[in-house]
Amino acid sequence: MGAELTVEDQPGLPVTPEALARDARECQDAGASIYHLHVRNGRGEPTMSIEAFAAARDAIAASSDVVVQFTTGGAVGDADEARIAPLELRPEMATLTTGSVNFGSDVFLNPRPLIERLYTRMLELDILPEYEIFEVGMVTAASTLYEELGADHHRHYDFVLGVPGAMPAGRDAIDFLRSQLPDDATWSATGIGRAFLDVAAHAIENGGHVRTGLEDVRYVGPGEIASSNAELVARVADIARTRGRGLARPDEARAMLGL
Ligand code: KMH
Ligand code: ZN
Repeated sequence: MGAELTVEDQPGLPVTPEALARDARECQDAGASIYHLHVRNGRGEPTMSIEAFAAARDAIAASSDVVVQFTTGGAVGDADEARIAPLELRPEMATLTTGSVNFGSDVFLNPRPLIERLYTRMLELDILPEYEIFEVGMVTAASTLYEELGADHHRHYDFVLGVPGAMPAGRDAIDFLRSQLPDDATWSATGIGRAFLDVAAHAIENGGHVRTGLEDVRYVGPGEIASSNAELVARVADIARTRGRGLARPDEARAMLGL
């Protein structure tokens, strides 16, 4: 996924702050309201450098109105301190994966003490977490955290489905996950790989939202590499239009999320 991708794998990957700013603008024009952000260094390698996040965030803010959501997952194996540090920039949102999960031949490690540190800092800095759910136990863990840490914010979840070794990208998986959420929650779904359109359609038809992008989707057809994030957003926006669902502008998304 995202941080692990290189420009060799995916020529459309935005790397510099300028490219990220252009990309965010194009995504907003295509219908996106939230921009999930990973950053890379001058060699195109994933980094959790605060300076790189600051440069990207400032460039994106100058070109678009999207809600910028920092990753706290980074790349598999990133040190805890590196994952926590960019929160000091106070993004509007950040991801919070509420458990560990198999991730291809790796393990994406999120032990409870790290989750608590990330969550506590988000609450202190008024950053809205997006609970990033790769497995059903992560929904339960998110509820426990919310209650035990005395949190009081809108609860938004993203189901990331189809990571090799984790929950499959099926309609029944989405249905079960959403049945576990609190009544006032909002949710989105992300299908990894070729399932992305089917996952998007099922989410749209059932009151959910959609996350998509080059982090999650490499091919848009047999042998056809996705050209840009905006291309993927446009495909999802088309599905929303055909199902009679409107596209939230960034200010509408902020209102829904209580930002
Ligand atoms: N790259 C994964 C290890 C996130 O951005 O918060 C973590 C990930 C989740 O993609
Ligand atoms: Zn990510």
